[in-house]
Amino acid sequence: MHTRLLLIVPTLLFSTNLLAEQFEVGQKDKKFTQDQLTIKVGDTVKFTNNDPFFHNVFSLSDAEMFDLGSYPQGESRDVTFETAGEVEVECAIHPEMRMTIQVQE
Ligand SMILES: [Cu+2]
Repeated sequence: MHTRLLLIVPTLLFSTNLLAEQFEVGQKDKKFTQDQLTIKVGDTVKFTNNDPFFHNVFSLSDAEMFDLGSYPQGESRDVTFETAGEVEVECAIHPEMRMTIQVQE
């Protein structure tokens, strides 16, 4: 009996994240490589700078607030989205850069 309980508990703890995926959004020519992206809770987005100058990707949305700092061409930063909702992603250096990530349950 006790052995069986020990096996069940870890399965429940990790079951929400079993199918987590990774996506990539580039920054190229002062634009995000896509305007819209739909992902699921637990998924990760890799933000990669493809421009020969710095970008500083951030979000002030309640569903996922982050500030990746400024980083140069060829570098990337990962964000894992833990809450469902709409996330506006912007760049602190280029105010015209903007995209939306829909995080679904
Ligand atoms: Cu930028």
